[in-house]
Amino acid sequence: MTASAPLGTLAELPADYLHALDGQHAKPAWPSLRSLIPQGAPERRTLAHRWTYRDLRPLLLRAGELAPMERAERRVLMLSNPGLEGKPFATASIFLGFQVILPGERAPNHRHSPSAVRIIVEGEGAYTNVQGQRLEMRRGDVILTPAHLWHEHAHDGEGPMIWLDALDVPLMVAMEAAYGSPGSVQTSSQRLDASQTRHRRGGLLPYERLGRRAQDYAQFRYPWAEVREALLDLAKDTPTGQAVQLAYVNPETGLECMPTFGFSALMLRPGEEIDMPLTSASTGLLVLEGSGRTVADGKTLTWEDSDVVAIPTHSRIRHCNASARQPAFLIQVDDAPMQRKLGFYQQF
Ligand code: GTQ
Repeated sequence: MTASAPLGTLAELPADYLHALDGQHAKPAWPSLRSLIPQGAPERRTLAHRWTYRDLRPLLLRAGELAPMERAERRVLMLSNPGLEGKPFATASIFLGFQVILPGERAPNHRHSPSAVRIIVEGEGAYTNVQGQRLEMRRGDVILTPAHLWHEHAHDGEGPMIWLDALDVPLMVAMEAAYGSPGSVQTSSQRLDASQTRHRRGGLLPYERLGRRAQDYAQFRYPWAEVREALLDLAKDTPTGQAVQLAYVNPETGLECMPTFGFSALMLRPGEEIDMPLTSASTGLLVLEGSGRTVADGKTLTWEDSDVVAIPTHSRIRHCNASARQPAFLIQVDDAPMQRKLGFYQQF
């Protein structure tokens, strides 16, 4: 049989047979097999799309007036991909949302089955408490809130504090496993987080950790200042045309920092154009610095500071830095870790 042989249709089946199947809550697979599992490439509804921070920011600030924290719990604008028919997801598997919290506010303690990661966009003086650990939020920092861990956000500084949330909510919803519970206010310690102490530098571990079972989350915060510096140094030893990209990993295992999503920082050198590998993963990008464009399967998305880009699975991706003088920096979130764990990830 050839790959393209047409399969039987519903219309060919006798009405009484279809009626009998209905009565048993069963369906024939062959008429819909090709739509369930298309041949050659998956059907993708997600569109390559860019959200502009300049347009979203005023709407986010207005949410601050319209939705007091007591009525919001989390004041978030969800990025809803125009291909996903109103679903509040950036790609089929990645939830992205801008969250805002105002001076003196507290987003109450809770926990949930979806994992969350925050990438800080603007403001100073806010922090997230995760399981009693205080994690300072500064622009570009990546902060982990893994599944089922207690977390609350608070802002003692001035001006609005804004960050991008990435959650694996779409997978949790598909698995009918998304739920959360409220908690009482955390008492957080004033201790420095692990990125400033036990995991201050790659290649070094506290001696007492040798031979111990690795912690699932040895580090909750990855300060941007360190990552930016590391990218500039990596660039010195990376051939032109090859991505200057650093993965956020658990320093005790060397593996991706979260089970479902991968996070990485990407530097585009002045004038650089980079072809990314074609993979089965879907991707989100947050622009931290610079301006440029991303071409995904031929569609061009221009971007600048704090814009967000979503790209469907199986896309040909090219990133271009528009500046001939300044580098551009982006944070990437992708669903490669979950695909890898489920055994179907592909790089072509
Ligand atoms: O900060 O815990 O964007 O619970 C959506 C749901 C953020 C959070 C979101 C959440 C959170």
